[in-house]
Amino acid sequence: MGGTEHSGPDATGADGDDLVTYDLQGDVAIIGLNRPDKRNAISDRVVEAIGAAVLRATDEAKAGVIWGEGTHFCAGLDLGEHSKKSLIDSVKGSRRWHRIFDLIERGSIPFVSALQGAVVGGGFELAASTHIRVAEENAFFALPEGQRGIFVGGGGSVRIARLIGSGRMGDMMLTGRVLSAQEMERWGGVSYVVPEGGAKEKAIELATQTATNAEMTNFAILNALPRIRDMSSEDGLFTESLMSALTTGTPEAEERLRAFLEKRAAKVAAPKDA
Ligand code: 1HE
Repeated sequence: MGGTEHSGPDATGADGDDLVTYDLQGDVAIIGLNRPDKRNAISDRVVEAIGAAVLRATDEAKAGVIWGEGTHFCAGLDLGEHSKKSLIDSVKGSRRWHRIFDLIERGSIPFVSALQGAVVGGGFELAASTHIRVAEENAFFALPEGQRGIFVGGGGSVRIARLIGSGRMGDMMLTGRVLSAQEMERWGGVSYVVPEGGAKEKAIELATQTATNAEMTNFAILNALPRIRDMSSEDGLFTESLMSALTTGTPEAEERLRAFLEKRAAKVAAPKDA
């Protein structure tokens, strides 16, 4: 990895390594959870470092990738730190996750997550705040909050429930069942399953592709889609019309539409195996 995100002493772990790495490859910011000895468990300092990296990416990149160092994407909330928190600090901690994951979900650049090994608890909540999820065949998904005596706090009750359905999420939380990558793909929780070792590369490829879209369209996808989902059908359709007109009215759309009509733009190709 090239550059790293330095957001002050709080962004480094006990051994002096950055808790989150940051690298800019062309238009794509690559953000790595970097606490493999603790399976990338998310402490207060880790979530703040994720926030700093996401803000930097939003400033200077057109898309981002979030991945985890080591054999696991993320073991979720740092249970050691959490067990020492007062009630009010727990609430504040959860609200901090909400604020930072919202920068990912409803920012202005798309994020793709690359998942391997454990994608557990808050790790799944982090993945659910990204726009596209790529899982390696060895990835596994669980919400062990029931066993731990806690509840989701990183936006999962909204994002994961909407992704896979609240019934399935409730099943995961009540029974502690662990799903494979293939099962999670069938449930709609991930969009791509790739061979072991291939998630980061695939995520970068997808992020690079999303970075070529018109900026206003990406903004609309990130910000209008989740809001429209929360609206009545009537309000959703109305908002869609406004968003559609707004994107069409940009010089970028004008040029892209002209390029297609003048046969300078790529056609939509059928899938290779169709
Ligand atoms: C941790 C954490 C953690 C590992 N907080 N320290 N998350 C969980 O309930 C998942 C708990 N973790 C596990 O089930 C396993 O660690 C894994 C399946 C993820 C990985 O297993 P393995 O055998 O590769 O690693 P390990 O030996 O269990 O863990 C290595 C070290 O990481 C060890 O510390 P060490 O000092 O003994 O070396 C573990 O204690 C430490 N570690 N996971 C703290 N989560 C916003 S609300 C979200 C609510 C949740 O996320 S609930 C789910 C919490």
